[in-house]
Amino acid sequence: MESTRSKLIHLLQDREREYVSGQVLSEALNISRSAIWKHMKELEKDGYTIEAAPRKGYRIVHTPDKLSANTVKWGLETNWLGQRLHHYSSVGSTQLHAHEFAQQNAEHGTVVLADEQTRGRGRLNRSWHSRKGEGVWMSMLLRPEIEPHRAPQMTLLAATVLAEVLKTHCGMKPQIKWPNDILSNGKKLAGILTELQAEHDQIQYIVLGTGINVNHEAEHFPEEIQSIATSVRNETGQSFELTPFIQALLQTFEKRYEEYMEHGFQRIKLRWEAFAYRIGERVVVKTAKREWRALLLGIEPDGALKVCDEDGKEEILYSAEIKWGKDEDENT
Ligand code: BTX
Repeated sequence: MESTRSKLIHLLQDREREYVSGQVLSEALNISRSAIWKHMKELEKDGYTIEAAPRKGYRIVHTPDKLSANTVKWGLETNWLGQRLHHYSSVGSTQLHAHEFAQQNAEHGTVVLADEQTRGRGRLNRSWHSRKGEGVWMSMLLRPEIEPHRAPQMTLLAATVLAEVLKTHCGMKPQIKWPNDILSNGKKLAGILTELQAEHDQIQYIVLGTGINVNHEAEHFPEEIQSIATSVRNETGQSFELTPFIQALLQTFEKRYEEYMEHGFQRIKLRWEAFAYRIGERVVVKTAKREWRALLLGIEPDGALKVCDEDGKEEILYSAEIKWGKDEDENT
């Protein structure tokens, strides 16, 4: 059920910048006019500027910069993604909260956002630095009706969405390093963590986490990752407001997700390839068992990575790391 507050925001949003009378709001929401007034005061606490004019009603004249469930939902043009949204100023990891919501039967498309993570997670128990107010630390709860073996395609889908938004919204030329890193000029700008809960050949849910460094200055990163990490601001010289950036991400993700559900992976694959990093080049590939020099041939129709070793033997990998950068022994 949509909350009264978000219904109120939708009503005001539908008539952007125009007054909506207390009477209309109270009838639409089935609450008293004094309850409407109380909701307006709550919105003001979130940083909205609301004008109330006698006989005209209410209108929102300024939506705040500060991240909150309301600011993100205000103007968010999605049907299901992010329409249930939980925002925290500080959490250990948004992934953990999203798992909890999932286990309490939260809906497909529920989003968890935080200003800061104190225990942001990467893959394989690595940590993800998530500085307060400077990036997008977000987990989406998805309940796709696909077989579990297709779940890794969600990571590639998310990577193409991030790359697409970084290109269109921020004017960047990002690259995707298989399977989940977004790079700019060879440095890591964003990462994706896909966690799956499945049973008997059925996906119960996926928690898809994205971490994007947006407004960090170089020295804001911990020393140990300063040589490999970058941010949108570092790369473009510009700061970006987080709210419209997140809205663009959610809108694009919903669109591409629906495309994927309707038409399968092929279109995502083409988009992914347009951003692919070092295809046709020699890199070092590492799996749990070994590490070797290989030529990156591309991705398979199902999203697996195709490489070729120095003797010309081709291999298809479902899980591996590509090492990159000046020093290919560096941790990724
Ligand atoms: P990954 O395992 O590919 O990358 C983790 C590695 O990246 C670390 O070991 C470190 O070397 C480097 N690193 C750590 N923090 C940063 C950073 N901010 N920028 C660039 N490099 C960094 C990638 O894992 C998946 C990351 C997902 C993060 C999101 S944030 C929202 C959600 N919640 C959560 O706890 N994780 C996800």
